Amino acid sequence: MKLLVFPVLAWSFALLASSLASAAVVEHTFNIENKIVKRMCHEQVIVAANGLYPGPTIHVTEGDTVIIHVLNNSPYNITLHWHGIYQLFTSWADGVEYVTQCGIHPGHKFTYKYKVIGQEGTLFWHAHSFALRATLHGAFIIHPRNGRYPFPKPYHQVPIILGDWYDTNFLDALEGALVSGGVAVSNAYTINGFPGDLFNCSQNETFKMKVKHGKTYLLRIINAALNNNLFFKIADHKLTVVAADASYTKPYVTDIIILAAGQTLDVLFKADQPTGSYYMAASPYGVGMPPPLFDRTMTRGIVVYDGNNTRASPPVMPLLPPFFDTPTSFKLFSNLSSLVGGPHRVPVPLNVDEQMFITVGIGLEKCPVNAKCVGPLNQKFSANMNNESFMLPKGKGNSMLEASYYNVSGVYTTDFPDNPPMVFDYTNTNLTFNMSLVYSPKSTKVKKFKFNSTVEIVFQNTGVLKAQSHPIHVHGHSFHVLAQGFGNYDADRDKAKFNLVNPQFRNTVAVPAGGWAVIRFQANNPGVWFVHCHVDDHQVWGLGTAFVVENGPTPETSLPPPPADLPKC
Ligand SMILES: *[C@@H]1O[C@H](CO)[C@@H](O)[C@H](O)[C@H]1NC(C)=O
Ligand SMILES: *[C@@H]1O[C@H](CO)[C@@H](O)[C@H](O)[C@H]1NC(C)=O
Ligand SMILES: *[C@@H]1O[C@H](CO)[C@@H](O)[C@H](O)[C@H]1NC(C)=O
Ligand SMILES: *[C@@H]1O[C@H](CO)[C@@H](O)[C@H](O)[C@H]1NC(C)=O
Ligand SMILES: *[C@@H]1O[C@H](CO)[C@@H](O)[C@H](O)[C@H]1NC(C)=O
Ligand SMILES: *[C@@H]1O[C@H](CO)[C@@H](O)[C@H](O)[C@H]1NC(C)=O
Ligand SMILES: *[C@@H]1O[C@H](CO)[C@@H](O)[C@H](O)[C@H]1NC(C)=O
Ligand SMILES: *[C@@H]1O[C@H](CO)[C@@H](O)[C@H](O)[C@H]1NC(C)=O
Ligand SMILES: *[C@@H]1O[C@H](CO)[C@@H](O)[C@H](O)[C@H]1NC(C)=O
Ligand SMILES: *[C@@H]1O[C@H](CO)[C@@H](O)[C@H](O)[C@H]1NC(C)=O
Ligand SMILES: [Cu+2]
Repeated sequence: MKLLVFPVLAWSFALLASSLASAAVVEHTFNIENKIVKRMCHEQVIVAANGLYPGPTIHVTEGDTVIIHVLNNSPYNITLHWHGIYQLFTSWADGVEYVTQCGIHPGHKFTYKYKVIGQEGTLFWHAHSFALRATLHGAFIIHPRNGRYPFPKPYHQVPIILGDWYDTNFLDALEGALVSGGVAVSNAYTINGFPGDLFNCSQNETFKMKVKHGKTYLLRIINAALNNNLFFKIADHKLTVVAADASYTKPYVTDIIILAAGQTLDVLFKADQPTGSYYMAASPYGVGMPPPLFDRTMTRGIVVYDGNNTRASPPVMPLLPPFFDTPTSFKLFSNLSSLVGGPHRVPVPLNVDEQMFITVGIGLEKCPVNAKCVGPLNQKFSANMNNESFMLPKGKGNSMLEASYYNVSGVYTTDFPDNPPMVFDYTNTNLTFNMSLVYSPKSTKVKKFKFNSTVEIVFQNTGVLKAQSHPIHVHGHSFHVLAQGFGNYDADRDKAKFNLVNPQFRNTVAVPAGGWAVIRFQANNPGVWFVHCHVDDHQVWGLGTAFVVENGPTPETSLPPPPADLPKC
């Protein structure tokens, strides 16, 4: 497929034109409440926004102000996070429970207000309290202000939200799993809320996308699944990736894509095959724990051409890679690059002020005396960064951001280490059950950055317990992914692999199983920003920390006071 890339000149002209158009206010009310939904032969009570699963789609134009009134009529404490939105100088609106605010209590409300500036493409919103994001999520689409894309305007745009479904009362099951140190495993993945026709009682609830022959569609694909990376493919058709995490990419033509948990891709799809029906399908990519600790099912939807269906039934089925296909996943994760000359492009900062090396991995937590734990070796799962297993500061009376803003001590400490405390052969598979490496202390340690410092971080996976791919998500900033590889990171050898010209610019990087990834960004956004694995289980087990970015020298470069209605603990 040939793509038209506008020359840089056209962009400066477009910028001029767009500065004449005034930004709008996009205002919504989300009423959060329990809802009964039937999937896979059973009714379940889920938490939903405005009665929708997946939740409402938010459409904005770059530059707009967003106002979302959240009315919490559910029985849970709720926060909503706008995943990937920079929240420049609005850290208070980032919506992470215990990090930037306390939960909106049942029967209460809170209004999120922020601007969307300097990013275009697809993101999503989701709950960031307990595991409520399983059903409380929706697409967040940022249209270009001048109506112009760096590719020919697609005929239609279609959000494709990949999720997962639990054929039990999931929140109760998860609560139990947390206490016993195990995991709650989903029963199906979903496309726009539907498991698809491989499941009982689901044949009539399969996502169908009608297409016209010869037209090009922009698929806005979101991996909202709690715990898994997903391959995605449409039978017999090519896909062209044009943006990742709401940042334009050099057009990348492929027959298959992958999204780590928390990632999004904008993909052009041309209906150029013989008219008929074709399955779109998603299946997990993972390593490590075998079933039953992972859901290894497949979800599918159907692309149906208008009219003359020479290939009506059965639809053509794509062949997806096997669960453990690390080479295919690595190729797809590492092969993207940013669109040089594209809108909102951020050049790679060249002078690094802060250098960190952070190990990420799974481990164990000792089973409490007299308790029965169902994790490996009859203990509980744990996870850590640099051997610190992150605990959200529950029950401390203040969120971390309030503690930072009001100088309250005792909520967190600023001694998150720049390097792992012990150097070892991180990816040696013989370390799997090395008991001297599996335990990490629980803490709430953060790293502080001076305003606008340039930060470079090597994320190094470990093989302790089991090497897994960890999608690391940074709040409040997107970052350049300079390089990725396998084994132990070696600066002397691997710095030569840095792409300083057109690296991917993302908010979530899939650190390869048994490998590493290097990111770089400008800490230009004062506030407290959660940094964590987007595999929900891993985050809950402690795979996280937070970055506290200090105020700049002027009022314009400082975080304003909190909104008056910020929920109190
Ligand atoms: C569908 O239902 C049948 C009969 O109850 C059962 O044997 C089969 O395992 C079910 N299939 C799935 C995918 O759940
Ligand atoms: C699917 O829909 C058809 C036609 O409306 C109906 O006959 C059938 O019973 C439905 N199947 C299920 C599993 O709901
Ligand atoms: C139906 O589709 C086939 C295959 O795409 C095509 O060759 C044929 O011309 C079409 N017929 C009509 C009436 O559109
Ligand atoms: C993408 O993969 C191809 C083939 O493996 C390789 O030649 C190319 O350098 C890769 N591009 C990027 C940007 O990684
Ligand atoms: C917090 O401490 C800083 C530095 O000591 C000071 O500038 C600031 O005014 C204090 N803020 C509050 C709300 O007390
Ligand atoms: C466990 O790892 C430590 C640190 O690398 C190493 O010194 C020790 O020999 C290992 N123990 C076993 C049993 O492999
Ligand atoms: C793992 O252990 C086996 C048996 O002790 C040894 O032969 C092998 O060399 C070790 N592998 C590594 C990468 O250290
Ligand atoms: C992690 O911290 C614990 C407690 O300080 C220590 O015993 C252990 O050796 C550390 N492990 C690693 C891999 O650094
Ligand atoms: C941040 O630093 C960059 C240079 O690294 C500079 O271009 C930019 O103006 C600075 N931003 C602010 C808000 O000071
Ligand atoms: C909601 O949060 C408050 C503290 O802000 C806490 O006391 C309460 O137990 C929480 N409720 C639930 C259902 O988690
Ligand atoms: Cu993880």
